[in-house]
Amino acid sequence: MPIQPQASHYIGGRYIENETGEPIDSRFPATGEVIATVRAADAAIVDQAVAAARKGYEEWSAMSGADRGRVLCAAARILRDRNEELAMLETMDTGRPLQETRVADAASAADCLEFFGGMADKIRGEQISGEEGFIYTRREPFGICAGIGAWNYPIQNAGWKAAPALACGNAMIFKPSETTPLSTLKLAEILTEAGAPDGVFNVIQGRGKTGQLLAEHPGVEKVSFTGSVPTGLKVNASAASQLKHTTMELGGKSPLIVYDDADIESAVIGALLGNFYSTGQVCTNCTRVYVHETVMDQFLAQLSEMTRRIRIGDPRDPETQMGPLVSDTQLAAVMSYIEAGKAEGAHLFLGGGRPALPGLEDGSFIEPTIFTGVRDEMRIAREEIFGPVMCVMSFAGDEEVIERANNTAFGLAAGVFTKDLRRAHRTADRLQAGICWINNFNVYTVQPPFGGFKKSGIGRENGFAAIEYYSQVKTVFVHLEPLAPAY
Ligand code: TXE
Repeated sequence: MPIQPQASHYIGGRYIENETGEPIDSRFPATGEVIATVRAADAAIVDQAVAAARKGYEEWSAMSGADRGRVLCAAARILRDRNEELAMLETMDTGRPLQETRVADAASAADCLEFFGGMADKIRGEQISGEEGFIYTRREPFGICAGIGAWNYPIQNAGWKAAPALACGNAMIFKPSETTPLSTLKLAEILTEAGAPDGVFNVIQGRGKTGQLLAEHPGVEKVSFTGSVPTGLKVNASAASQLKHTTMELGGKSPLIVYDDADIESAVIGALLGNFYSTGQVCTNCTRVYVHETVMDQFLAQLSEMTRRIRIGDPRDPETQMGPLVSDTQLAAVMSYIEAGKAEGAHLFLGGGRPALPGLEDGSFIEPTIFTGVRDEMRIAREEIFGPVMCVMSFAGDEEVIERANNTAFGLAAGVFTKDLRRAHRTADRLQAGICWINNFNVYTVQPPFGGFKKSGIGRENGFAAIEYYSQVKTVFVHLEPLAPAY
């Protein structure tokens, strides 16, 4: 499969190039080599995408929910058939190992398309009794939704946004991150192949400026964004200035609480998955691990042993468990946090350097890193690092740890390990987070809602809840009797 796409943008069911757009290179993060170049969309391309999406929307929204659902389910099947090829493309673009991209990317987009494909003909309103008649509500599409994605899970991001948006009858224009522009073009091709009318799902490339043009375009009715909190605040402000609806999936600094009665081996596995999967580039990651002081030694001993076993290397090798970070820029950002941790007096327990990998010297690899002796006020314990850097902190009491866990501006996810059912649910009840895991971490399916409290987001993706964020309610009053004279 050629990695260089036919053209940069996919608009109105076909590839479109704009020769004058700023070139953007996509690199294979394990070697740094350029694997493709796309060009950023300017205002004219954004206008073209909006016009195509409007046409697509008119046709798509007039189709029955059942027909729309069939298209989404057909797209899910094609994604699954092509999973191996799409996994390799995602590995080349993101640097994440094949072990992950085979299960968490196109496959997750397929799950989501299937879930919302099945729901497209089941979107319901209410019926309310009224005087001399009745009232009913309908859920109607907004029109054109913009999707703006992050670089960690590009096709999954696009699938999670497109599936509910399209199920509700909207059209979508998706802008992937400039760092990982490739796989969402494949999703667009596949939706066309599955029978989506031209213009229903469009992809345009570009950096923040293109994202801003899209979010501010008067023809776009809703903006769904995944990325960092600072950018999310900007995008939300742009959208709010025109009173557009938004879904914001932003960052986190999630806590994991390991009580003294926890199954320590499971807790260590949870902490590893919640810090080192995708080289730590996951928004829900439990980068603040609070371990009860009485089990700290046991926890650290197992943590150290299991971390040393992680196989770092070429992400195309099916045996590799941890690949590079997505880019040199991200590597520099994560290394600067490691330096900050050391400077602020945290103890570097493991890692902290660059692994020696023959043949991959130019890749943005980093060792899985663990700090102990971390205090809550340190930058590494407060800011989203988005790399494999775990902070382990000790605590003595339940009240204390819950208060510390909640003492953050973020509220995306949280986890607790304990064998005591009451303690588990009491803690989940108190944690200020949109997603809580009890005795596990970072396991996802598309059936439950996904999203954050506080600065971690607005709205929800996935689950029945997503329908509320990709449709608007119309109330219809029905009067069955002749009207009495009014004056
Ligand atoms: O994300 P951004 P970036 C964090 C992570 C990382 C940092 C920067 O800490 O180090 O963000 O990554 C588009 N109007 N996360 O730069 O800036 C941009 O082109 C409209 C956490 O990739 O948030 C991209 O498509 N759009 C996160 C998208 O927004 C704009 C996942 C995200 O960019 C825009 C990824 C603007 N003004 C990174 N400016 C998570 N927690 O899930 C940029 N964009």
